[in-house]
Amino acid sequence: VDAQLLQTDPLTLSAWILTQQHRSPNARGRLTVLLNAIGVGCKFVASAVRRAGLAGMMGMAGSENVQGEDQKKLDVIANEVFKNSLRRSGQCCILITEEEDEPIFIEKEHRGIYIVVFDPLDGSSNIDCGVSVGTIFGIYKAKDPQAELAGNSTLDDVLRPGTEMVAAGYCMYGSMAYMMITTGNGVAGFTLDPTLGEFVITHPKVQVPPRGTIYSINEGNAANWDPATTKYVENCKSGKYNNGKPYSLRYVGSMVADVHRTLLYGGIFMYPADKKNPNGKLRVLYECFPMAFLVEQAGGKATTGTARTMEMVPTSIHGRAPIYLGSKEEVEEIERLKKECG
Ligand code: AHM
Ligand code: MG
Repeated sequence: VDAQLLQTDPLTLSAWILTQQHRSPNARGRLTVLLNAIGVGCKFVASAVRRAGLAGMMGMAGSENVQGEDQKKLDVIANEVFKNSLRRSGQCCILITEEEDEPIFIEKEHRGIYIVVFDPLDGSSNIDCGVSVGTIFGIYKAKDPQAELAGNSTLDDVLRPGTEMVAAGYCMYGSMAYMMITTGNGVAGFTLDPTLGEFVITHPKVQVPPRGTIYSINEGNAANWDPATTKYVENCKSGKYNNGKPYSLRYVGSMVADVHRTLLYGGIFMYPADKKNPNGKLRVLYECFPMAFLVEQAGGKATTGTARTMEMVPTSIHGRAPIYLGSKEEVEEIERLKKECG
């Protein structure tokens, strides 16, 4: 008998969010409302991803996004879903989405005190072949809530280090939809129960193993890597780190999926700077920071190679940075090699 089917007291995402809020005596339930709005967006997108092939949502939507890449229909849909859900929550003042060049300042009637940065559908090259994609989000609280409520929003509220985020997470749309979330008190993981339509807790306290035997990187770029990355990967293959046995390579090409596996199994995920892309590929605000926050909260580490990712101060809303994240000891080895060979 499947024990899960008999679970008569499932801890849902909404209930968990409430328990997190109860920890803080001054909480007024606003973050709870906001996180619930994100949960609803994720459920919508999870359902859309499942129906995409049938409902004609695959293929290009005919427009380009900020970075000049073709947008897929599902990217556009996911972006609309999150914008609408976040606006309607009444808790946000500024939204930054990967799909739009400019920040979105929320109009007075729906304005709140939180800033949400998000990538509505990350890993879009994987949509049309049915491979995992995901949503990534990070949340800041306005520095001066009164000013925000009055409508005096500035980008100073957004261009802040990851250490100032109050919550972050991702939802992976894979074999199941998985939500990993932190409010700065560890990481909890939820699985969408399709029969209930609710995220139910399945990973109450996610801990990334201190070492791992999986490395994850786009090896097609090897010719352009920096010496430290080259050396690390060479050592992974030669067995230097594993009593003569090589590490395994896994690379989905969806950051959410590659980070999800790294959180659960350990190992390292890398998107380094290379000769062609001096700042790497991944975006600081809504890709690097939320993932770094989660990984640190799960006992792992995240670095640009030379600095703790979370302490970076972004200079533009769509800026990029190199990233190495995962098991503590693997990331420390990269840091050591960076100092040794650059
Ligand atoms: P996207 O936001 O256009 O989907 O790009 C981000 C994705 C990440 O999910 C993934 O880690 C990376 O791009 C893969 O890039 P590459 O194809 O260069 O290996
Ligand atoms: Mg992305």
